[in-house]
Amino acid sequence: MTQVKGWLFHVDFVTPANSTLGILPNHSPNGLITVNPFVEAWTNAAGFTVVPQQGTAQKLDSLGDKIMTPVVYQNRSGTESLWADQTNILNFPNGPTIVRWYQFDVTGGNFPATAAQQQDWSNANDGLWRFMPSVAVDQNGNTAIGYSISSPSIFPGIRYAGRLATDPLNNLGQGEAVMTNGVGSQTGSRWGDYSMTTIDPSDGLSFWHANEYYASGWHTRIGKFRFGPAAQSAFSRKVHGGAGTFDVPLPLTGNVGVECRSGGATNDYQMIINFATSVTVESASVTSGTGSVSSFSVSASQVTVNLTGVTNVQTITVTLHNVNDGTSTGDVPVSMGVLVGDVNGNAAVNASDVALTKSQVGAPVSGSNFREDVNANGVINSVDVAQVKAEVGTALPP
Ligand SMILES: [Ca+2]
Ligand SMILES: [Ca+2]
Repeated sequence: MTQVKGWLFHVDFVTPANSTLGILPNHSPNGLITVNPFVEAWTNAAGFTVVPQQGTAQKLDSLGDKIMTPVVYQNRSGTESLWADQTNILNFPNGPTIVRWYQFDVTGGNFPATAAQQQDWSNANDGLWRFMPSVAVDQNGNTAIGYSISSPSIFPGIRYAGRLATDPLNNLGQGEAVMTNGVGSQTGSRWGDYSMTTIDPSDGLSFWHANEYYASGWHTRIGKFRFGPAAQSAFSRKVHGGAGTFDVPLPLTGNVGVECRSGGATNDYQMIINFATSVTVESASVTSGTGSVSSFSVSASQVTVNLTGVTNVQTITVTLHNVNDGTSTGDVPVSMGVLVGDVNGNAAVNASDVALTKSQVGAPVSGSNFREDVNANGVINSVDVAQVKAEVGTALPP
């Protein structure tokens, strides 16, 4: 086959009868897009149950007669695109199956004559069977596709591949990575029908891929990955008078780190973000939460961001824009929970925080108790206790 059909779907929620699909009255496609020749991954003899596994004659379903995940819409600087993928087969009917993916530019709702990008992804014809793909595109235009792999000598597993927006067209130039190696094969045929790759709306950069694997029954595996420079660590830094400088770790995944120290008269904080190599940073801004960047600086692999007007009881996200680490460029977000008085860092201020602060009154401020110096003046005393008491009942929003 050499064509992909496109339909325009107009949904009229006010007057449903005015909704349209394709060209009336027969709902024929609005666009016929010419693409590289392909063969869908099914045969008359086997249907789409064509993917071999290690250790069994039972084959898995490619569902290669259909696109299994919705097309992905993206608008980058006015160019609207639809991204799609499907399972096709090489060397019909012998295989292996491969991932065919497309970028169709549809600016203004106009279907193109051909694809802006397309590829049969076989990882340089390594012989593995790739099937059931799902594509996603991050806010920088970088693409990732998650899928299943299998072969007569490999248990079904989960892999992904991708390209940067700046990579040469028509290739997943960043190559393939393993998300989960298979540990068993399945005696039923259906596999990964509900797998999906999607972008985390909280940062526009992180890809999530959910898929299945087999180990004494089928299980779900969820993976998260992203392109571009990634921070290695981040901290919220304050100088505690003459006691020294102390950092609250800000984990880059999972629950946010909680900064429990007050920001002073103008609610100032300082974020330290470390990379593996020297970086350049175009700009820094608060992209979620209340506060603003007063200044930032870069010293080799360390970025310092000074914040002001950071209100209490919130999670604030600072994004470093167009970070370049010498090999790639991208945005790097770092989040911090701000909850003054939460000295034990469990996202709520209560009697436990008061007791903990009281227990350190008079003790020298050190790496193990600096959180109890809530006003960061280098001593722990009744002022800190009073400040924690004043915040009892506050908690970070979930
Ligand atoms: Ca607490
Ligand atoms: Ca103090």
